[in-house]
Amino acid sequence: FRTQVGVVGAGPAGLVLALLLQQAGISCIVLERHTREYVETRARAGFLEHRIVEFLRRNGFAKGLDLHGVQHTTCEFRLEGRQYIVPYGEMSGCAHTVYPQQFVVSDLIELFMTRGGTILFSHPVVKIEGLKDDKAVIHCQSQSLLEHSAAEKQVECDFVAGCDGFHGITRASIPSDHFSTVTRQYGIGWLALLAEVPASTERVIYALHESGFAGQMPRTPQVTRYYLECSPLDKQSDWPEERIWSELRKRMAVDGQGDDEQIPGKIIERRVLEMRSVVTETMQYGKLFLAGDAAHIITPVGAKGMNLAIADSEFLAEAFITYYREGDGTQLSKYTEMRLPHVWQTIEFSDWMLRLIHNLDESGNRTFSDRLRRARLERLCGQGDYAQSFAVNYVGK
Ligand code: RFL
Repeated sequence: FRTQVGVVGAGPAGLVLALLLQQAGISCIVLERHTREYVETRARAGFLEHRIVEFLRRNGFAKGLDLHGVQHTTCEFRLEGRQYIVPYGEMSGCAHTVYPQQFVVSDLIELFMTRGGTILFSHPVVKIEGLKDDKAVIHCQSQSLLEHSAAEKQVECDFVAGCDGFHGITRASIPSDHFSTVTRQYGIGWLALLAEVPASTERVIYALHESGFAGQMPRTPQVTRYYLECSPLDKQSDWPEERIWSELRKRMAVDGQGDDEQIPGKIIERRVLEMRSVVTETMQYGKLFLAGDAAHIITPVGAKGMNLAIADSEFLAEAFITYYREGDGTQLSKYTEMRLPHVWQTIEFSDWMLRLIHNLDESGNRTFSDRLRRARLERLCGQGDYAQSFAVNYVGK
């Protein structure tokens, strides 16, 4: 195969980039490790920022989310039985759209392929060469062939877009002395759950409790995502269903009564996530450009990961288009410099919000950090500039 841009990974970052390149008449091939069915059913994020929805609409990628997405304009914090409702939509004039990530992925795949795009599913990339040469070569294997022999395919390209997530291969192709990684591990875990049960309210709930944070995020009318703060070392087996529902009821209680609206249902996914953010402080090396989780991961607090991945691809596509149309590589050469400040702004917001919903005790004084977050919550509900700033950042205006 020979193409202009080889895109590694068919997640939100890779697919948005591929569609934008295709629309601009730039050839690209997407290589994906997993099957189409797998990527189209992998449930993760669900909250799309206002500006990302606008961007998807402008490009004609929003048909599914406009039909089936649900607008959210308020969120609720709970503390000791009290409910604090923040009307961030009213304050910002914008809304979130809730539309599960697997549906976004599925819509983008459908659109790209209907328009004649090539995605090689079940083709894990195993090696990338020539990143500093005239042409780069991506080596991948066909999964079905893998079972019998190590038959390999090669894709020659002008550029490689590394959109292969945090555990992908592209970032690992950059020599270690060419980048640094900046990490924060918060020492907190979240038990991330998906349950076949309608949410008890239509809005997101962030419950602050002495036993730890609990969250409820509606996904579809039948499926809800829940989070329970836990130790990052906990195993799924530490959390039998009974314990899950009893902790959710306790932590999300209103007026000490338990969240009576909270009805137990079938848990369809259960995994422990470690709260951490990691930024690779170069997003490019020679002919390789990283986008999305391949370059940075952010804690799920604030629901920013998928949005940041799409925003990277929007910028990267523009840079490729300028290069191919005008022969001007300035934007490409400034990719890291232009994107990293946005990445850090987003991580700063997520870090702020994490300290609001958890009692993050870094000084050894839990009472002090608890009082701080209460003060923060009071201010947030004051609807002044502080609340306004939250609204704009949260909704992604
Ligand atoms: P993805 O989605 O991980 O896609 C990368 C793709 O690359 C493929 N791949 C390879 N392909 C070929 N060869 C190889 N060697 C390969 N190695 C990997 C993978 O199979 C995959 O298909 O990365 P991308 O596109 O950068 O998108 C990032 C988002 O997926 C991620 O940031 C979000 O899911 C994070 N996130 C959330 N983000 C939000 O904006 N809002 C949310 O509400 C939200 N909730 C979440 C989340 C992430 C979660 N988990 C599981 C970490 C909730 C959870 C539970």
